Amino acid sequence: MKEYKRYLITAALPYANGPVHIGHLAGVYVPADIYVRYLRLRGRDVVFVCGSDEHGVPITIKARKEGISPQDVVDRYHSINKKAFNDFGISFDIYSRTSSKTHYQTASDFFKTLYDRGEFIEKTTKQYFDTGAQQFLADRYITGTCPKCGKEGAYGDQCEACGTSLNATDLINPKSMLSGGTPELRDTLHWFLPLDKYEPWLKEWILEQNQHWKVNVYGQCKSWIDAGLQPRAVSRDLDWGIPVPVEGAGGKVLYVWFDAPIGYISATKELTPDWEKYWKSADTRLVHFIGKDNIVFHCIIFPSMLKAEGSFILPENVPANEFLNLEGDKISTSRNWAVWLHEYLEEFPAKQDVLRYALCANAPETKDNDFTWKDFQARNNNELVAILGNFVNRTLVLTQKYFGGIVPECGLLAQFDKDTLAEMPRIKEQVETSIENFRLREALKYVMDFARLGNKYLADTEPWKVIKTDEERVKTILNISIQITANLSTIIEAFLPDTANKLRSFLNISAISWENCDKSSNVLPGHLVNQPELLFEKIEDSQVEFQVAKLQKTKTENQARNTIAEPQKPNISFDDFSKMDIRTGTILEAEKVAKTKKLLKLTIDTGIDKRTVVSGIAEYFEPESIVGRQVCILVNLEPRELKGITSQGMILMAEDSDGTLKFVSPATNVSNGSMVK
Ligand code: B3M
Ligand code: ZN
Repeated sequence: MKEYKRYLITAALPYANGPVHIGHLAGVYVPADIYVRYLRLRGRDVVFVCGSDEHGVPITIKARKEGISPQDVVDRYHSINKKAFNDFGISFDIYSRTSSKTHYQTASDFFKTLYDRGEFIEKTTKQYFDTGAQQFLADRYITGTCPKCGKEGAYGDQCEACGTSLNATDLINPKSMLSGGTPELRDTLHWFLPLDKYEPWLKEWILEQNQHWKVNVYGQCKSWIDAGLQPRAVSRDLDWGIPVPVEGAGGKVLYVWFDAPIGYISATKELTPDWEKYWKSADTRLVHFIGKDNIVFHCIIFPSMLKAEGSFILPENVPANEFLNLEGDKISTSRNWAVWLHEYLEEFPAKQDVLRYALCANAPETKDNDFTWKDFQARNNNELVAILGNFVNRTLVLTQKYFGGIVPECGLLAQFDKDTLAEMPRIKEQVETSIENFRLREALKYVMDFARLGNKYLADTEPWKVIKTDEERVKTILNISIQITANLSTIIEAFLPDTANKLRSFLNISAISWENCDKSSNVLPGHLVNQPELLFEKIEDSQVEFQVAKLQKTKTENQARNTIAEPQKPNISFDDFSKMDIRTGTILEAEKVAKTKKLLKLTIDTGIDKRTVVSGIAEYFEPESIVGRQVCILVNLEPRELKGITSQGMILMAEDSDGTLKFVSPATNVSNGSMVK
């Protein structure tokens, strides 16, 4: 493999139109962070850049929905997301934003360079226009049926169901997001990057030279290239974005997918005056961490832009992940089907490493995966608590108990001790190989093997028994256990940074280098360790049940929202309607009907008389809460016997979409006995 002098690691710039959730973390940011932390541990020269993607239709749509400005939207979510990443230990060297001045300049210059060189095709094309809103409909302002997979709700730039990148005019049955109506086509001038021109080069570069890319990534690229590449518009008719830096291009901005990846360059510029060293030297390894819906942009379009510009390096790898689902359903911001990072930390304070662990252990590396709260609990209780926490705790507690916290001497090694110690470099190497190849789930498994090694060592040597007969032997056992614990603080560092720090403070040591973290002499005899605390706590069933119930509630709310009104019944004559005598009345008394769940016995002042009505509303109202309430009552309904009570009439109720009943009442109080007609 080629030797790289430095590393430039990017993580997809999340749109600043909503908070980040566990899907983002699992697919992009935790893997990227693990990789970067590992590189730093190995002493490599690395920069890790990210930031908010603040342009494009996702932002303006959100602003429109909330009745605020796009600037307000991006300001809000930029700070929320920046904080969330920080809270979860995602150790960017810079978290910039695409509204920054440097970025405007960089993206404009990039466009200008290609423009001046005649790299774009300038073309008048037909774009959808909403005549009501007097606006062209870019990207997500237009939805329709995907021509490739047939799913409805595909956007004007991409179908999220099958990942295909689209042009709005490809959509079947296009509809305007603004009015819901069918838009008309109008002429407009745009600039296109001729991807077809780069096709031969892309074939060679991806299909021949990048066969080491992940199967899912390589496969998507191949099917794109095989289908034949078309010129792609890099400008839009929008009033939010970076203005197209061409005379007479008023009202047009750069396509968000043109400017956003340049954001990686701008962020690096903001980070260091040495940015060109990272972006323009062949011995830099550029790696993009992204989700699968971003593959085409990072593997085909952005590289073509870079190639056209000519002075930048290309990504050496793009280890895109698949999607994480939540409890069997696709994560969705609009359906509120997500675990939001800021909410998680409110409910599981200081447990960021537990989530990092669960997400990495379950990362959707090769296929979509499911996050469940049960699995989260099991990962915590059966792995972090029972293996890692248990080993560390026993080691430290026994060292306190037998030797007052002073690390004992290591005596003569038994064969079993030697075998155990020999496992450390072996496991460490497995961790290295897995991380270098972006197999982070596998790497985490090996990391846990390191803890398992310690746990097994204690279980097999049983110092709590041996202490009764052979204190010298126990000294050796605990010395070795302390060495394993100390090494663990480095081995787990990239995955569980907060826990690694805790371990070091329990042991009262400073960081051990990666080079040394398989040695057995890192903590010297005589060194005093601190009183241990628990490294991880058990997560109780009730905590998991609470989370599941919360999601269940979301589901119920969503279902209610999606319920479609019942179809209309057959027509009736006006005569039929006027046969019904509906009056306003007031509930005077209400009580439960004994031995029933649903029935209330009501006494109603109908204006005509006071009468008894039995009504099936007991599940929705406490009797005392409805006394005094004005209602509408059908007074000429034939009396009926219900549970031995004669019911004279019927109260009108509306059944809400979630099945609950609500009173139909006059908007303001009227005299009892008023006709409803
Ligand atoms: N903002 C899409 C996304 O959040 C987009 C990534 C840009 S990376 C340059 O999925
Ligand atoms: Zn599709």
